[in-house]
Amino acid sequence: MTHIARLFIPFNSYLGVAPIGLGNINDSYQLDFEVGGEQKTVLLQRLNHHVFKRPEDVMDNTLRICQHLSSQDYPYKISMPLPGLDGAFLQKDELGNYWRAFSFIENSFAPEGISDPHIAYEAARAYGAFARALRDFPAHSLAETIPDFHNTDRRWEYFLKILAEDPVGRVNKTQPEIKAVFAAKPVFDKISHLKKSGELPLRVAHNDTKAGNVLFDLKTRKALAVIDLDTVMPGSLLSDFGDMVRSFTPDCPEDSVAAPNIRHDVLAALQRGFLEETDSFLTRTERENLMLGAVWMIGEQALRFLSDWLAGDVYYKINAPDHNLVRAGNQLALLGTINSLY
Ligand code: GN1
Ligand code: MG
Repeated sequence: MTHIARLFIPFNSYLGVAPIGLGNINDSYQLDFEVGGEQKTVLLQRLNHHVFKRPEDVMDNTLRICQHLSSQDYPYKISMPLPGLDGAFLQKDELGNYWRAFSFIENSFAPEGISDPHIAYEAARAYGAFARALRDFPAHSLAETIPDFHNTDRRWEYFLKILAEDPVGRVNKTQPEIKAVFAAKPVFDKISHLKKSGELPLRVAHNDTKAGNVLFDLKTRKALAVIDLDTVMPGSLLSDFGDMVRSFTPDCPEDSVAAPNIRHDVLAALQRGFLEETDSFLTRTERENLMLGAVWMIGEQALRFLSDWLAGDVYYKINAPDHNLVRAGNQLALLGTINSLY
């Protein structure tokens, strides 16, 4: 990895590299080095170009968003992309992989798997402030880094296709999960209808507002930065709020075999934090449908994990043969719990 790092930084000595984060798509590393007698750190990341088929679009969006955020009254840190020595933000290795570097946010942690009202409130404010700072940014001018990312109708069509093809012969042994996903179809239809009605404003959405994508100060436990801007695209704030509920309220990680319970104090903290930042500009339809966004995101995530299981694990990284099935089961259990609330 030193030769990749050298494309970004002319360091004197290399002190070490360690994988960081629990991303399901890209690979992230903390890189420590010494330059001019000083120890420095950057985040080095391999961008998954099978998922992000136009890596240049991802970097263009990210740069434009970062520039806009820094010009606003936005009180959080920004993890800026760093140019390579030749000025390009993407560097290719000999295998055709794309690499980029970001400024490193020191003494921080991502609250993955931590369900706690204070953390949820802080994170929801940060994601809310992110949306507020971008409310006047022309959403349609951003590239769609993954086309149809939250187009659940398209995801449903893909699911039906995989179901019919059964490429790895898993359909028979997955009947209960398949049935449960079919039961979620009315929610997808409701969202589709709402989108088509034109009542939902097109916003700059983060689209991956999970607990792992907000960094916190290790000492103060205050939110420091919203990270992972790869999927910042035109979208809806319903899915941004919904994905927070999906990832912050369960009392166990999204790949735990045990069925998750929803923490109501965490849910209330999310609502309070998000609305503190966004209430002044949300439309009535958005405000009234935030919880529909939660049901939508949980259902869609169940659909995505289950489709990937049935397709033979072609999208998400897995660390056990049934990892995607376990993830799908977990989201389906969560869906059952949230449905009874909604
Ligand atoms: C992926 O890579 P990561 O963990 O930030 C996925 C999200 C899913 C999430 C589920 C580009 O995000 O959409 O909600 O896994 N990102 C992409 O954990 O598909
Ligand atoms: Mg991501």
